[in-house]
Amino acid sequence: MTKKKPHTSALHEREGVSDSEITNSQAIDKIKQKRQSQPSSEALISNILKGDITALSRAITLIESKNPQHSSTAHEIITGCLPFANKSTRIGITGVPGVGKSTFIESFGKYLSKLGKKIAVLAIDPSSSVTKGSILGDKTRMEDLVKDTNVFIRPSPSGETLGGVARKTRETIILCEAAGFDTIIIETVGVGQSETTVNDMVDFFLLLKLAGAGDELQGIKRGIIEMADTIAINKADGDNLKAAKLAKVEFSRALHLYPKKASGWQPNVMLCSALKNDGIDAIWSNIEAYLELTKENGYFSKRRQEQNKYWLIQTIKEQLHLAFFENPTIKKALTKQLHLIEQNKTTPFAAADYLLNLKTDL
Ligand SMILES: Nc1nc2c(ncn2[C@@H]2O[C@H](COP(=O)(O)OP(=O)(O)OP(=O)(O)O)[C@@H](O)[C@H]2O)c(=O)[nH]1
Ligand SMILES: [Mg+2]
Repeated sequence: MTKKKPHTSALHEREGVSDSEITNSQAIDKIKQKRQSQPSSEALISNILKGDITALSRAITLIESKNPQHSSTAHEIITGCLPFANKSTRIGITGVPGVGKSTFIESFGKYLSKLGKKIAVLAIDPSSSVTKGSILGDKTRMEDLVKDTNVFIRPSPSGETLGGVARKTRETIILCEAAGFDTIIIETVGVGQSETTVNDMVDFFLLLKLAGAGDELQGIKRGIIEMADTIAINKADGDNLKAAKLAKVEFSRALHLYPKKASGWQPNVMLCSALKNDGIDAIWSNIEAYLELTKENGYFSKRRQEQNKYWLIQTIKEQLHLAFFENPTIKKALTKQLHLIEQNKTTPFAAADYLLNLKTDL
């Protein structure tokens, strides 16, 4: 480090005090940028459109924020990004815990990145409110993917209801698309209602399964099979390969029992090993074939329109629900009515009527 000449200014640092170790101007700029107050929505929009990941992350944080002041900024950003969204392939991936979703996404993501794609990985994790974590919290499984500059990984916001996570994920998709991500992967764990929610926001739905001991077709929720565009039997490697091949035959047979999908696509069964990177390319080719078919027959855009209409209704329902149950007048009156019900002094229907007719500023 070079010693500075003595200086007469009172602002001069005392002799013996050396320069800061941080001499990397890029790092200094980054720190300065972080210290600045929240940028305007215009600045965030223009930076998102340039593909700036810091701006994208900040905007998503605003979407996820519970601070009412942030929600108007978030709306401005979403509206500003909307004209630049919609140009991606949205893929939903589900499967029971341990099936290999994280490993698959790592392998699939790396493959797509090599093809020159830009991938955003989001999660809908209904359990996060309990565990305060996220299914993508196990970033160790996605170690390489996290480092890939073509990939953006955003864990599910924690402490949210499924409805809350779903709306925020929908909005996050818009921002990611505006930032230039052309492939959006949405992961969810195959329990509860989250698969239906994911299915309502993606173009293609991939169900990961494991080969079992002959009882593959038991215990599977019919609804999930119906939603799947492709079933991929993962861990088709080593000693498991034979069982996986058998499971493929059984699932294929079962799939043919379902009526043809509105998309015109015949759902199929494939084998893969996320760990060994086997079959990943074939799954992508399969998705490409699906996209080609559904874009040609018009189903792709029709489905997106339907999804948008559905989300409009869902959002209204959710907002009304919140506005009602969070209203202080209603909260107080509800407690009273519940008490009256306990004492058999009113009926649930009369109480509901009373509450719904209460003059509030809903
Ligand atoms: N043999 C083999 N093991 C795999 C394969 N894919 C994943 N695994 C292993 O299965 C285990 C679970 O994999 P994950 O990717 O964490 O599974 P997950 O579905 O993300 O699990 P949750 O996050 O708990 O829902 C890990 O030990 C993986 O190494 C595969 O293709 N073959
Ligand atoms: Mg996982």
